[in-house]
Amino acid sequence: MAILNILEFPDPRLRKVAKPVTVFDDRLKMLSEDMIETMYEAPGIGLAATQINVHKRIVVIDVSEDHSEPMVFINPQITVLSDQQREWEEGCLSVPGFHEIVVRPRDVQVSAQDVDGNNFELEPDELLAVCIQHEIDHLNGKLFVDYISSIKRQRIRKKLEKAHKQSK
Ligand code: GNR
Ligand code: NI
Repeated sequence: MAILNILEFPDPRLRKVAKPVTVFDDRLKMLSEDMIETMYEAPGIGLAATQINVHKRIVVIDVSEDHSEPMVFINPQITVLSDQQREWEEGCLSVPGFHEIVVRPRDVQVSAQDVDGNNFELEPDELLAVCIQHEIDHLNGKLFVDYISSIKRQRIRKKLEKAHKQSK
Protein backbone atom coordinates (compact mmCIF):
# COMPACT_ATOMS: atom_id res chain seq x y z
CA MET A 1 0.00 0.00 0.00
CA ALA A 2 1.06 3.61 -0.39
CA ILE A 3 0.44 7.05 1.02
CA LEU A 4 -0.48 9.41 -1.81
CA ASN A 5 0.19 13.15 -2.08
CA ILE A 6 -2.88 15.35 -1.46
CA LEU A 7 -3.34 18.42 -3.70
CA GLU A 8 -4.00 21.71 -1.90
CA PHE A 9 -6.14 24.75 -2.77
CA PRO A 10 -5.73 26.74 -5.01
CA ASP A 11 -4.19 23.98 -7.17
CA PRO A 12 -6.10 24.11 -10.51
CA ARG A 13 -6.13 20.30 -10.70
CA LEU A 14 -8.70 20.34 -7.87
CA ARG A 15 -11.08 21.94 -10.41
CA LYS A 16 -11.08 19.03 -12.86
CA VAL A 17 -14.32 17.07 -13.24
CA ALA A 18 -13.74 13.35 -12.61
CA LYS A 19 -14.79 10.72 -15.17
CA PRO A 20 -16.98 7.69 -14.38
CA VAL A 21 -15.23 4.43 -13.53
CA THR A 22 -16.00 1.79 -16.18
CA VAL A 23 -13.44 -0.92 -15.37
CA PHE A 24 -13.69 -2.78 -12.05
CA ASP A 25 -10.31 -4.51 -11.81
CA ASP A 26 -7.47 -5.13 -9.33
CA ARG A 27 -6.01 -1.68 -10.05
CA LEU A 28 -9.23 -0.07 -8.83
CA LYS A 29 -9.08 -2.19 -5.66
CA MET A 30 -5.43 -1.20 -5.07
CA LEU A 31 -6.17 2.47 -5.66
CA SER A 32 -9.11 2.34 -3.20
CA GLU A 33 -6.85 0.71 -0.60
CA ASP A 34 -4.20 3.39 -1.08
CA MET A 35 -6.87 6.10 -0.76
CA ILE A 36 -8.12 4.59 2.52
CA GLU A 37 -4.57 4.42 3.87
CA THR A 38 -3.92 8.02 2.76
CA MET A 39 -7.18 9.18 4.41
CA TYR A 40 -6.28 7.48 7.73
CA GLU A 41 -2.75 8.83 7.67
CA ALA A 42 -3.81 12.43 6.92
CA PRO A 43 -5.96 12.02 9.10
CA GLY A 44 -9.37 12.64 7.56
CA ILE A 45 -12.84 11.09 7.43
CA GLY A 46 -13.10 11.13 3.64
CA LEU A 47 -11.04 11.43 0.46
CA ALA A 48 -12.00 11.89 -3.19
CA ALA A 49 -9.72 10.66 -6.00
CA THR A 50 -9.53 14.23 -7.34
CA GLN A 51 -7.53 15.17 -4.24
CA ILE A 52 -4.79 12.70 -5.15
CA ASN A 53 -4.78 13.87 -8.78
CA VAL A 54 -6.73 10.87 -10.11
CA HIS A 55 -9.71 12.20 -12.04
CA LYS A 56 -12.04 9.22 -11.67
CA ARG A 57 -15.27 9.04 -9.66
CA ILE A 58 -13.94 7.27 -6.56
CA VAL A 59 -14.61 8.29 -2.94
CA VAL A 60 -13.55 6.68 0.35
CA ILE A 61 -15.08 7.54 3.72
CA ASP A 62 -14.75 6.30 7.31
CA VAL A 63 -16.68 8.29 9.91
CA SER A 64 -16.06 5.75 12.69
CA GLU A 65 -13.80 6.71 15.58
CA ASP A 66 -11.51 3.70 15.31
CA HIS A 67 -10.99 3.30 11.53
CA SER A 68 -13.29 0.27 11.62
CA GLU A 69 -15.78 1.22 8.88
CA PRO A 70 -14.01 2.06 5.62
CA MET A 71 -16.48 2.62 2.78
CA VAL A 72 -15.77 2.89 -0.93
CA PHE A 73 -18.17 4.67 -3.29
CA ILE A 74 -17.61 4.28 -7.03
CA ASN A 75 -19.63 6.58 -9.31
CA PRO A 76 -21.66 7.95 -6.38
CA GLN A 77 -24.87 9.86 -7.10
CA ILE A 78 -26.95 11.88 -4.71
CA THR A 79 -30.69 12.50 -4.55
CA VAL A 80 -32.00 15.21 -2.26
CA LEU A 81 -35.00 13.86 -0.32
CA SER A 82 -36.39 16.98 1.37
CA ASP A 83 -36.04 20.77 1.51
CA GLN A 84 -34.46 20.57 4.96
CA GLN A 85 -30.99 22.07 5.20
CA ARG A 86 -28.40 21.80 7.90
CA GLU A 87 -25.24 23.65 8.88
CA TRP A 88 -21.97 21.90 9.60
CA GLU A 89 -18.47 23.21 10.25
CA GLU A 90 -16.45 21.67 7.45
CA GLY A 91 -12.75 21.20 6.93
CA CYS A 92 -10.85 19.71 3.99
CA LEU A 93 -7.53 17.97 3.59
CA SER A 94 -7.03 20.12 0.49
CA VAL A 95 -7.62 23.32 2.51
CA PRO A 96 -5.53 22.48 5.59
CA GLY A 97 -6.00 24.56 8.73
CA PHE A 98 -9.29 26.24 7.79
CA HIS A 99 -12.85 25.47 8.87
CA GLU A 100 -16.07 27.19 7.86
CA ILE A 101 -19.81 26.63 8.28
CA VAL A 102 -21.44 25.21 5.14
CA VAL A 103 -25.19 24.76 4.56
CA ARG A 104 -26.24 21.62 2.67
CA PRO A 105 -29.34 19.44 2.21
CA ARG A 106 -29.93 17.37 5.36
CA ASP A 107 -31.76 14.41 3.85
CA VAL A 108 -30.11 12.65 0.94
CA GLN A 109 -29.99 9.25 -0.67
CA VAL A 110 -26.77 7.96 -2.19
CA SER A 111 -26.53 5.35 -4.90
CA ALA A 112 -23.11 4.05 -5.89
CA GLN A 113 -21.18 0.97 -6.90
CA ASP A 114 -18.72 -0.99 -4.77
CA VAL A 115 -15.22 -1.99 -5.97
CA ASP A 116 -16.70 -5.05 -7.69
CA GLY A 117 -19.24 -2.96 -9.59
CA ASN A 118 -22.27 -4.01 -7.53
CA ASN A 119 -24.89 -1.27 -7.05
CA PHE A 120 -25.88 -0.21 -3.56
CA GLU A 121 -27.94 2.54 -1.98
CA LEU A 122 -27.89 4.20 1.40
CA GLU A 123 -29.59 6.97 3.33
CA PRO A 124 -26.80 8.59 5.32
CA ASP A 125 -27.43 10.97 8.18
CA GLU A 126 -25.40 13.40 10.28
CA LEU A 127 -21.69 13.53 9.47
CA LEU A 128 -21.87 10.83 6.79
CA ALA A 129 -24.50 12.84 4.88
CA VAL A 130 -22.29 15.94 5.03
CA CYS A 131 -19.14 14.06 4.09
CA ILE A 132 -20.57 12.26 1.05
CA GLN A 133 -21.82 15.58 -0.34
CA HIS A 134 -18.40 17.18 0.33
CA GLU A 135 -16.67 14.30 -1.51
CA ILE A 136 -19.02 14.33 -4.53
CA ASP A 137 -18.32 18.07 -4.78
CA HIS A 138 -14.60 17.21 -5.12
CA LEU A 139 -15.41 14.88 -8.04
CA ASN A 140 -17.17 17.84 -9.68
CA GLY A 141 -14.22 20.20 -9.10
CA LYS A 142 -15.91 21.99 -6.23
CA LEU A 143 -14.50 22.82 -2.77
CA PHE A 144 -16.20 23.88 0.48
CA VAL A 145 -14.56 27.30 0.16
CA ASP A 146 -16.81 27.90 -2.87
CA TYR A 147 -19.76 28.19 -0.44
CA ILE A 148 -18.23 30.98 1.69
CA SER A 149 -17.76 34.67 0.93
CA SER A 150 -15.17 35.58 -1.69
CA ILE A 151 -13.39 37.74 0.89
CA LYS A 152 -12.89 34.74 3.16
CA ARG A 153 -11.95 32.52 0.22
CA GLN A 154 -9.31 35.00 -0.99
CA ARG A 155 -7.85 35.25 2.50
CA ILE A 156 -7.54 31.47 2.69
CA ARG A 157 -6.00 31.33 -0.81
CA LYS A 158 -3.37 33.96 0.07
CA LYS A 159 -2.42 32.21 3.31
CA LEU A 160 -2.08 28.83 1.63
CA GLU A 161 -0.11 30.28 -1.31
CA LYS A 162 2.29 31.85 1.17
CA ALA A 163 2.64 28.57 3.08
CA HIS A 164 3.28 26.67 -0.18
CA LYS A 165 6.01 29.15 -1.19
CA GLN A 166 7.73 28.84 2.16
CA SER A 167 7.78 25.05 2.06
CA LYS A 168 9.43 24.96 -1.39
O1 GNR B 1 -11.60 15.02 7.20
C1 GNR B 1 -12.54 15.70 6.80
N1 GNR B 1 -13.45 16.18 7.69
C2 GNR B 1 -14.63 16.79 7.32
C3 GNR B 1 -15.33 17.48 8.31
C4 GNR B 1 -16.53 18.09 8.01
C5 GNR B 1 -17.03 18.02 6.74
C6 GNR B 1 -16.34 17.36 5.74
C7 GNR B 1 -15.14 16.75 6.03
S1 GNR B 1 -14.29 15.88 4.80
C8 GNR B 1 -12.65 16.02 5.36
C9 GNR B 1 -11.70 15.20 4.50
C10 GNR B 1 -11.70 15.76 3.10
O2 GNR B 1 -11.17 16.79 2.78
N2 GNR B 1 -12.37 15.09 2.20
O3 GNR B 1 -12.45 15.57 0.95
NI1 NI C 1 -12.22 17.71 1.12
